[in-house]
Amino acid sequence: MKSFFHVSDIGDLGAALEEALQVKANPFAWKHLGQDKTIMLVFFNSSLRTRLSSQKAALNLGMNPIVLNIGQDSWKLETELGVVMDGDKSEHLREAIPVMTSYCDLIGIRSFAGLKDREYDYNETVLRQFIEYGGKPVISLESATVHPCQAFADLITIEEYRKKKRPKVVLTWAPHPRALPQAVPNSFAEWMNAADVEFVITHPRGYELDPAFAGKAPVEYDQMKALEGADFVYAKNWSCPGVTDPSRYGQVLSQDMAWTVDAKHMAVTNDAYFMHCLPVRRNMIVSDEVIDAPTSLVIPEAANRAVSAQVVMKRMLESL
Ligand code: AN0
Ligand code: CP
Repeated sequence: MKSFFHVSDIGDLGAALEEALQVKANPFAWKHLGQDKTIMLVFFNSSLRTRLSSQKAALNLGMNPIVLNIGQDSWKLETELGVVMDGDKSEHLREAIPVMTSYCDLIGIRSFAGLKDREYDYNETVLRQFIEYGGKPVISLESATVHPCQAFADLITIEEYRKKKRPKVVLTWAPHPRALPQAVPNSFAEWMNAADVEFVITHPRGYELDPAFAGKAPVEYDQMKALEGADFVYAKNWSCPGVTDPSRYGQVLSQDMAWTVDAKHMAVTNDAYFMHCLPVRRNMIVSDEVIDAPTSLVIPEAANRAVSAQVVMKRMLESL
């Protein structure tokens, strides 16, 4: 595997899930693979799970992780090409990338959407520079439009907890006080469309996800109707993807607290499990009652981030 952004990069999902369960059962069995190998984990944005699970996955494979927080540990980096660098950015990505990749074998990047310029974000302008100037396999640790390590961990969790062959999985938008990226719902939709599940998306009008990710998944604007009979409820806030109205890209269109997932929503499901990628704002996205219930999978889901990351790194090391 040369890069990890899309579900297509992992190939057959059944084989990937089988490998994930093997890695989870025996995490140290491939320790020889990473010997004398280094992964650079570069963070332009905050993280708890991604930074820790990626380091854990690398250590399980016998690989050395180096973590760099851009702008805190490093110089502030300019990411736009062709600008006069007379501001507070001391170094350009054009130099920083090949320098960083000269010290490692694999590189993971967290670089959120700026939510100002749709074309800049949806072209994955920052990630693309890492591919172009880095020359090493790149993992998206949530870039402008995708969060594949999260979606893979979500799929592993659904595989572990499903009570029927083809469960109903509902992605529901939920309110949040700030504008958030679309990377998590984009990847979740992309992966659920590829998986053997009945997938339904629900959100207020105007929040339609980019068709490149949502595909042909049915959109039900009535949240309660969408949740009926669900086996898994996956909550997430996202800002306006700008599909129907590009001028509203990145904006908060609704803060309707009726969308907060609470006991009344869960009551119409098929005793559904609750999922969220975390970090989550309690009593905005989900009520205390629902996230604290035994049917909440948020912790096993986060634990599976180390598993998905390890499968991805393992495959990359195997193809170096
Ligand atoms: C980020 C997001 O919504 O993309 C990271 C989620 C994994 N969340 C926040 O910034 C709160
Ligand atoms: N779910 C997730 O990616 O969490 P962090 O932002 O804490 O890494």
